[in-house]
Amino acid sequence: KHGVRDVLRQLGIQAENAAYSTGLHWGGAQNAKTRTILAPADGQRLATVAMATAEDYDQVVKTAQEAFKTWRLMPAPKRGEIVRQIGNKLREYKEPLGKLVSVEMGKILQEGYGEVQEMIDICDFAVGLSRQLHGLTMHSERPAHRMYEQYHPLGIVGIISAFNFPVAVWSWNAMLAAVCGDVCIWKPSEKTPLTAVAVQHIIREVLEANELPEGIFNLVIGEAEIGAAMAADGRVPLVSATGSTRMGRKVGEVVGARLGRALLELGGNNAIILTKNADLDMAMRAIVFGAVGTAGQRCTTTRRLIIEDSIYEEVKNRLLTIYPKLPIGHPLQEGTLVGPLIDGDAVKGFSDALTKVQEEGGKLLTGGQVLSGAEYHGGHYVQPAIVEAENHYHMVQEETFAPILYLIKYSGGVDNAIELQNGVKQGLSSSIFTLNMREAEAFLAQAGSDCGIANVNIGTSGAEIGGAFGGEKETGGGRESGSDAWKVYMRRQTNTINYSDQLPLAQGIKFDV
Ligand code: UN1
Repeated sequence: KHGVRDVLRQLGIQAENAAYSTGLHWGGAQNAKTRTILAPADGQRLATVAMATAEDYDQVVKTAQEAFKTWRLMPAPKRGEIVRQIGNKLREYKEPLGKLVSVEMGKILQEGYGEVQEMIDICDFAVGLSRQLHGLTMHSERPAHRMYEQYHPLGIVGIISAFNFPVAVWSWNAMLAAVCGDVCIWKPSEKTPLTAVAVQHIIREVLEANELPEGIFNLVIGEAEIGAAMAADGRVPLVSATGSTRMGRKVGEVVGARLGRALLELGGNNAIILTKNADLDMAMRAIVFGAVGTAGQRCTTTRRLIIEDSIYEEVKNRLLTIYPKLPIGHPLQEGTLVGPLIDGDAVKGFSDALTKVQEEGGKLLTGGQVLSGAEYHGGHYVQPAIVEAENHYHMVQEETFAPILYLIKYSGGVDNAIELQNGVKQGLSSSIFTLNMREAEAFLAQAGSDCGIANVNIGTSGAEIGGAFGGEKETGGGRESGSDAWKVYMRRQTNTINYSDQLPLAQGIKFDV
């Protein structure tokens, strides 16, 4: 009833038999393992996709290696021109692609569109970047010598993406990699391969129109073993992985063992600090979007609220009036703010976390039910939960990828709140709501938030693409998207040129033969 078939048709999706794509061609073994993709909203069968084999993967790597030889020779601004065209195609397909994101992943339509907008934005950013892949020049200590540095294409970039941002996070990596002269191999989450298939179809139009070779943008659909193969593969100099800390640790260890580069963007356990100087109307909007937006399935989701004791009851009461009224339902339905979780396992994770945190002493204040009934039939809906808890609880220390918000009380100054905020293993996003500049600046200073993202009077989620995105500690340390995140996609070279007729040695060393 929500026109899913039309969306797939509009995007030219023939997902069956599509285990891999080299941009221009699709392939896969006849008798390959398959996986059926069901819509998280209603269990509707969307498509069945074939899973790539180890041979398929190897074939794709070889094609990518060939493509790299020509792609790296194209001037960067010309590569930017290709990315510009991809951005324009995404503008053309924003409506159906955004809808497919919503259907396959379960986020509400507004967020589905937002995700495609994020792709368009990074394309624009990458186009500009294609003329700004700057290195520095230095003054040599030796006469008539010139020193500078330059950045060269790196090679194949392996991209492992997660179900929750099935296409945007790929684009952060792929569009930067593309202007940097790299080719990429994308292993999407096995839960959301259809949006990836759709994107490959869109990209193909640009590759064909420009008569580019196959192998620049590759897709390999498969289970975890494809990611593992990429991590171990010396032909892949950079592996960029987004997902759980458990997955990222494995990838990081394997890539590290071969001294390759890993860009890791892993779990978050993001907190908002509310001091008594907060504008609570603003804070409420940020909290609710951060905690229940995308049904709590963003790596930047607000999981903890650290509240000054004097305003604790007021904040709690305001949330307790909002939460029971949250419009939960089909993500394509207008007015819905909370869609389903991705699958049954996620629902189980949500319920188990609530059971365990209560065993530890947490107090469930609202929500927590798994929703059944006609309007939820076939879907994975839950009632977002609020739990009064303490920061050291085992479950509070973990990232549960579901809408659970822990309320934590603090007293005695902002430093105590910051200590709680930093008192977890993850370090992705953080925020403070205060109109007091001393508190705000303390939060941003060197003894303040230890996260990769620290915001004032803005929530933890919904970052713009212009900044570097990523976090510290178990979040993995990688930075994607804006600022100078592009540098990890290139190899850096320092060059010293002697235009004198002497050969002076650095450090004044005398070495006459
Ligand atoms: C993620 O959840 O992996 O900042 C990415 C945000 C989005 C990206 C989230 N722009 O919430």
